[in-house]
Amino acid sequence: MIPVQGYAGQTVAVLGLGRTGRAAVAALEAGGAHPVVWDDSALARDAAEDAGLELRDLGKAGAFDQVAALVVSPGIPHLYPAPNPVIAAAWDADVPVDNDIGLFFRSFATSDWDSFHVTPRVIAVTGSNGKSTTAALIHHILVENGRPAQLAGNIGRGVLDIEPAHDGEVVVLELSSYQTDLARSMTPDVAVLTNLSPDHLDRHAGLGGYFAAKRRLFAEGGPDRAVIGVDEAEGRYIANQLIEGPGDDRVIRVSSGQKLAGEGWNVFARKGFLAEHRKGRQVGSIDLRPIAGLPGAHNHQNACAAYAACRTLGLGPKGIEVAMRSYPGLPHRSQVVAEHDGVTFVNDSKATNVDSAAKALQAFAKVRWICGGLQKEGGLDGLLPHLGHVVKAYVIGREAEDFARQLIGAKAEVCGAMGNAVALAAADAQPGEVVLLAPAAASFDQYDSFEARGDDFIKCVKALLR
Ligand code: UMA
Ligand code: ADP
Repeated sequence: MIPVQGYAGQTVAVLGLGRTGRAAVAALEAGGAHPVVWDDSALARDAAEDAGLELRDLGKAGAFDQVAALVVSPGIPHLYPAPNPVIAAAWDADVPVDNDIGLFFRSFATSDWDSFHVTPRVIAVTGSNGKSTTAALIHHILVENGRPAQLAGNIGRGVLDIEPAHDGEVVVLELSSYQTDLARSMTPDVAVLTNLSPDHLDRHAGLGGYFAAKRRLFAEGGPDRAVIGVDEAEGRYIANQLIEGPGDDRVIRVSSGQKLAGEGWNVFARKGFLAEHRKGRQVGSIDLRPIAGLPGAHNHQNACAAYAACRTLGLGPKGIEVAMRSYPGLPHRSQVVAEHDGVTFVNDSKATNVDSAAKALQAFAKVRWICGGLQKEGGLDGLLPHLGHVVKAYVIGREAEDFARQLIGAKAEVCGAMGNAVALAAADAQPGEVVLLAPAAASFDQYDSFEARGDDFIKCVKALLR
């Protein structure tokens, strides 16, 4: 773990005792701080007490007396739709509120680094979709090329849980908008924005707040290099704000679909081919089409972003290409789970928002589409232009009827449970078609997580094909 610097001998309050909170407590203790903890769930508090942690009801008057900082987990609303009362109390007591990301950046560099030959680096990846894939791909490419690397953050491992860096090591962090919004310090060497589309709008009071949270990663005095997806106006805006003029190679622009021109540093994919251009000349290219772990134009966007981030560390195009070929993919993202009688079954349970589901639909020619769940703010209208490849939708979830009604132009059947949807879709599917789970919704109406939903899909498919 990364011992937290700057709080030795001081009391630090920790709110939330999931992966983030537990790693933060251990890291604070390792740095000589005295953590006091709280969680709104009685179950989590009991577990904390059993683990020997010191509970303090942070909602009580005077709870923040002599407290140096409050460290908050990302799942706890800090501003919208309403601040958690403990966070509001910390503001009132003038106690700085931070998160594990802020603590990480102030603690990562140590005096041991004076003897290192190559200074450790941090690559931070944010964006609406493709963060996990891009971060995992960067990590895979680095490791395959013999660079020591660790992977943490929103991908599932608290950032303070990683080991202190070795000589030349690269830490790859996936950062969500919840995390970038609250961190008091963020100084990655390389920052990546994959793309931007509406998500988590309730937590940011709309798209503007959501974009502002992501943008903090690229704030003034920020990364040495910025890899920016420019397929949306927001990406083009950040790229433009960072550059000093034409040819400034602090920014690498990335696109899936557009040929990027100009004197700068550009990486783009078109029709399955990745090209790197610098100062107006092509300096690298990769045929992405045979790479099984990265299907579809959306994954080609991730491939471009990962390629660009690795190029900033001096890796060559060939080494990157060879490593991409062995990228295994992540579960629940474009994951082929079975092939039977010419029908392919794909688990994209992580397609929890409209844009990711739309991208999944575009990746396959004829789709039996299993969709539905807990709808996110913003509605489903963004899906309507992308229903051309849908042969039929099989709608799951508690709000299945309402969901199906909104899929104007598509044949849709209300199925409710996953088992029904898989059985009907499989019975209807013709050779060459894909049965795709890409819900365009959160899972919490029926499952604990998108992983549980994806696992259920796999279980239903396997049971049917047995
Ligand atoms: N809690 C409260 N009060 C609240 C809400 C929660 O006390 O109002 C407590 C819960 O009782 C629980 C703890 O907080 O004990 C959970 O905190 P958390 O939800 O932040 O969960 P962690 O286990 O710390 O996981 C978090 C990220 N979760 C969220 O952002 C919701 C994980 O991302 C991340 O992998 C992990 O930190 C390590 O960095 C998950 C996620 O869903 C995968 N991310 C969202 C996404 O990808 O869309 C952003
Ligand atoms: P994140 O960590 O940002 O949620 P993931 O890599 O886990 O991203 O992918 C989440 C969902 O988005 C999956 O359904 C995946 O197929 C889809 N996806 C992956 N990359 C992209 C992209 N570049 N653009 C749009 N959707 C994507």
